[in-house]
Amino acid sequence: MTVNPPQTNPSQAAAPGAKYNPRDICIVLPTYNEAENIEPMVSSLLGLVPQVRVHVVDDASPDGTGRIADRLAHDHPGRVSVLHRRSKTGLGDAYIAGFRDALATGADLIFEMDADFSHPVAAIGPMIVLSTDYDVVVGSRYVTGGSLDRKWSLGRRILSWGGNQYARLITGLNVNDTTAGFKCFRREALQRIPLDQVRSQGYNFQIEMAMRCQKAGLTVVEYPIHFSERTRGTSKMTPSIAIEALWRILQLRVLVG
Ligand SMILES: Nc1nc2c(ncn2[C@@H]2O[C@H](COP(=O)(O)OP(=O)(O)OP(=O)(O)O)[C@@H](O)[C@H]2O)c(=O)[nH]1
Ligand SMILES: [Mg+2]
Repeated sequence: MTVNPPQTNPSQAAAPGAKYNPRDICIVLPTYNEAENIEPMVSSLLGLVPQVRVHVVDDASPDGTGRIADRLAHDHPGRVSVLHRRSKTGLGDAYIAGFRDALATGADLIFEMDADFSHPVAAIGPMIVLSTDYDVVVGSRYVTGGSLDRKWSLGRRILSWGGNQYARLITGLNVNDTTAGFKCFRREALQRIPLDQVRSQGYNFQIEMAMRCQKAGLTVVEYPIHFSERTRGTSKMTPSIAIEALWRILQLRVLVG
């Protein structure tokens, strides 16, 4: 089920953990060539609340991101861990591996989030609070109060918004931001999703996860966020990946139903 965003002003939501105090909050951070972002990103996440830990999933980044992550893990025992995958087989594979680790190590809440500061770290606190009442909290660009970086070109806005509307039409998803890569799952919610059946990569990984959440009957709420363009490092997404994703959505309709 998808519900409308809470009527309260999200910026006035309680401080992290004020209402709901999960013991172990694991933020799964997939990285591929994020050498410039990984250290500031991990620092800002660790500065939130002591319950937060970061699990980096690096796909043998040629720029040495994995080595920096190892150093951070050494410097912050128990709060930073690293999964080194042998090769870059896709964002979906990286997330599934990271989710499995988070569940196996006992996380109560599991976040997925980009490592390039596109998703606001400040939203994590209110999202934790919302997870008291919802199985899944989605950091959403396409609900009232959500917004996109002003640097996004008109073409990119149209592709993103249009692709999103198309995905909703084809899949029957209720969620407004179908490709959102910023989500918080309660442990029991993530356990209800058959992770071994998830096949998609890239944008479609997010759509497939949203479909599986809806199919499992999980309660989903969208929390408005501002999506910032990365200022360091390079994007792994290209227009051709985005366009390929459009027809693969049809396959998802058949696969997930
Ligand atoms: N482990 C792993 N991480 C990846 C892979 N592809 C992308 N990432 C990471 O996933 C996050 C999102 O990737 P981006 O390249 O920023 O792509 P995007 O955010 O969809 O696109 P932009 O809006 O252009 O930034 C970043 O933290 C990347 O480093 C992958 O194949 N493996
Ligand atoms: Mg990005």
